[in-house]
Formats: sequence, C-alpha cells, structure tokens
Amino acid sequence: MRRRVLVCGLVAGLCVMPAMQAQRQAAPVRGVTVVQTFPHDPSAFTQGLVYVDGEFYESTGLEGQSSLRRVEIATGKVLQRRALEAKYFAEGLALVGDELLQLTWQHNIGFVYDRKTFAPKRTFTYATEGWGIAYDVKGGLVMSDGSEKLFWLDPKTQKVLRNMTVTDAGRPVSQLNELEWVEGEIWANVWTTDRIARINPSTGVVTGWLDLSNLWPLYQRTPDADVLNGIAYDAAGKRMFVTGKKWPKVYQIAIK
Ligand SMILES: [Ca+2]
Repeated sequence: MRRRVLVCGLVAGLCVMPAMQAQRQAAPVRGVTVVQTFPHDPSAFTQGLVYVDGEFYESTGLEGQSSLRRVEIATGKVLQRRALEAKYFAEGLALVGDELLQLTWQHNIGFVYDRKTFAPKRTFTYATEGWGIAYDVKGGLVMSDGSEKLFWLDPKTQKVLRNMTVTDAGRPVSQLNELEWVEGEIWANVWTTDRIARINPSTGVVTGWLDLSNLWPLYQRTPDADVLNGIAYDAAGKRMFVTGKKWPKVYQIAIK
C-alpha cells in the first residue's frame, strides 16, 4: 500500500512538472519579415496608431507637437489633423464606435472626438499616467500606463473597471506602451525596446514575443528618431502594421 502511494506520488509529480516548467520559462521569441513599407511623417512622434477602413488614425506626442491625425496609408499623407493645446503630451488612441479616444501622458485626462470631424465631444479622467489604449468589441477597452498593469475601461463611460498584471515566466513585464488587439490577443510595445509582447487577455501571461529589431536597426537610426511604437491591425485584411516615434516608414510585417 505504502509502495503504491509512493509510485502514484512520483507519477503525479512527473505529470505536473512539465506544466510548472512551462510557466517558469520565458515565452518564445519570433522574428518578423517585412511585407511592404509605406512612407510615414518623420516628425510624427507616434504614440497611438489605429487602422480603420483603409486609413490610419494616429496620435502624436510631445508638448507643443501633439496631434490627432487621419493618414493615407499608401503615401503617409496627413489628410486631417487636429492639434492639441501645447501643454498636453498626447498618447494612445482607440476607436470606439464613431468616437476616437486619445490619452494624455501625465495630465490624467483623455479626449473624445467625433471620428469624422475630429470635433471634441467630451473628456474623461484616470488616476494613472496614460500610455496605450486599444478597443475590440469582444475584448473590450484596454489601457496601459507604463507599468506592468493593463486596465479595462468601460467603453461607454471610460471608467476603470479592473486591472491585470502582465507577466512572463512569472515575472512582471513593465513599460507596456502602445496597444493593439490582434486576433483575440493584446499586443503591446514595450518601451525602450524593439519588442512586442503578445498577451493573453484572460491571464495577463505573455504567450510570445516579437523581435522587430531588424526593421530599422539601432545603428542606422537618425539621432532624432526614437523607439519602435505604434501597432495597427487590419482585421479584415489580416495585415499588421508597425512604426516608431519619428520613423520615416510604416512597416507591414508578417511573423516568421
Ligand atoms: Ca494601436
């Protein structure tokens, strides 16, 4: 009897071990290939990028340079633009219905605009900094604040409902920046890196990393250019677009 218990324990241990090891292991890293490139305004300090009906909507940051834009993909031409008051540093951007939601970095205020006219409709507030924001009808409205947390907001009222810690191998992943919903996953730029974290929205676990350092290698970058930031997904065409702060190109990418 004693022996049988011991055997069962050993077998159970063996069965459990691979799962435990999997949780402790860092998520796999995959590279990307470039499908196509498009021009991007090299003065645009990209903080938010969204694909809607064949066009990009973009939020650019820095005090005195912050803007909301509608951009022609093929040419990078800015078709529509609204400047923010000079004191604001604009951040993430999301489309919810016919409204564009734009965060600010340290002013704890978000702006809601009419998608067509860019006319401001109202504002909302949040207690944290504002970094990235993305919306999906099924997944919801999710926001980052530069920490390891993601915040779920009520899409109608923009009130914070709950938050979740993002982890890889059991450790928090901080500096989560621009966000995008991609096929049921949350993709997040991680500030100061050329990597994108693919996050399980139910658990916060990073299921994979995308290494995009080959797109515009650091040693080739102009002094003015900053890090990779900005992810937009064309769900109907299954096209993934990325760019960076003051990068001259938008890249359509495919995972290797
Ligand atoms: Ca985005």
